[in-house]
Amino acid sequence: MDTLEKHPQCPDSPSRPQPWSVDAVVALFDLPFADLMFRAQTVHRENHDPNAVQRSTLLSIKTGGCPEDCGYCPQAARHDTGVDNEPMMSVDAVVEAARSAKANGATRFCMGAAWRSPKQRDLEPVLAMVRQVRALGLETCATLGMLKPGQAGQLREAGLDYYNHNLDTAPEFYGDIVSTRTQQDRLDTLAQVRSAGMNVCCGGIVGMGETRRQRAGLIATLANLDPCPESVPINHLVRVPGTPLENEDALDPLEFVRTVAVARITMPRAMVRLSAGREEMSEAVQALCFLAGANSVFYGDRLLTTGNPDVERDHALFDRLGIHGLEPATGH
Ligand code: SAM
Ligand code: DTB
Ligand code: SF4
Repeated sequence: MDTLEKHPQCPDSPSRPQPWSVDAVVALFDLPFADLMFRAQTVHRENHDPNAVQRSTLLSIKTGGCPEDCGYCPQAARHDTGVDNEPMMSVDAVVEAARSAKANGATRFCMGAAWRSPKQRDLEPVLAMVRQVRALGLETCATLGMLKPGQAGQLREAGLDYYNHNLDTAPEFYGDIVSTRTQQDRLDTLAQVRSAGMNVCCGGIVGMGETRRQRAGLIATLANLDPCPESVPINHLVRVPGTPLENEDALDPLEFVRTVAVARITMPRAMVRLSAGREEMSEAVQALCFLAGANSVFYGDRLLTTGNPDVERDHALFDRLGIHGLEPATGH
C-alpha cells in the first residue's frame, strides 16, 4: 500500500478526510531528500507565494522566574541559566518596541511571558498591549502559558490575532521533557483559544533527543488538530547552558529541513515558521528551509532570552535569495 499517496493534504473542508497516521508521516520523512523537497515545494507553491517570508518580531514582556520545569527553557526558575526574574514590562515600553519593529519591517509582533498561566491582574496590562500594538497595524500574537476559562475571550476581544501555545514534542516524549504539566493541559488551552475565535499558533521543538518517529508524531498531532493550526513554529532547540538539555547531541541540519518540509506537506495552508535556532544555522540551511516551505522568521537580534541573526544580516540574506517580506494576513 502506498501510504504516501493515500492521505489528502490538511483539509479545510467541512467533511474532514482521514487524519495523518504517524506511519504516513514517517514515510514522508523517509523519502529521498529530492523527492521530499519536490513534494514540499509543490504544496508550498500551490498555497503560498514561494518568494514571500513574513518577518515577525518577538518580545519577552515578562522574563524569567517561571515555576515550570520545561527541560529546554532558560526561563525556568529552577534552571541556573543566568536569566533573572524580571518584572513585566510597561505597556508603553512594549508599544515602543512594537513601533520600532514595524519601522524595521516586521509585520507581526509576538509577546511572550514566562508564566505557567497568567493571573487576571497580569492579564489586564497585556490586554492594553495587544490593543495598542494592533492599532499600529501589526498582526498580534501572544504566548502567556495556560489560559483559564474566559481569558482567551478577553484576549480576542482586545484584538489578539494568534495565541501561541506549542505541543513541543511527540505525545509519548512530552513527559521526558516537562513534568509540571501534561500535553493534555496544552490541548485544553488550545481548545479555549479556538472556541474564542482566535487563530492557533502551535508547533514544537526539534533536536531534544527525540527519534525521527517522534518528530513525525509531533507533526501528525499538529496536522490532525481540527482545524489544523494556522501557524506552526518549528523551533530548533537552542542548547542553553544550565538547562537539562544543554549537552544534547546536535541534530543533523538536513533532518531539521526535512521536518520543515513534512510540516509544509501535512499543513499546506499554515504559516510554517522557521523559529528558534537560526543563529547557529548556516545561511545555506536557512535557504533550504525556505525551499522546504518555511514562510516566516523571527526578525530582530533577540528571541526571548537568546540571540537571533541581526536585522542587517537578514536583509542581506533575503536580498541574496530574492525574498520579499509578507504583509499581515489579517487585513489591517
Ligand atoms: N510560558 C509560555 C509557554 O510555555 O507556553 C510561553 C513562553 S515559552 C518560552 C514559548 C515557547 O518557546 C515554548 O513552548 C518552546 O517551544 C519555545 N522555547 C523555549 N525555550 C526554547 C529553546 N531553548 N529552544 C527552542 N525553543 C524554545
Ligand atoms: C515559539 O515557538 N518560539 C518562540 C515563540 N514561539 C515564543 C520562542 C523561542 C524561544 C527561544 C529561547 C529563548 O530565547 O529564550
Ligand atoms: Fe515557563 Fe514557558 Fe519556559 Fe516552560 S517554556 S519554563 S512554561 S517560560
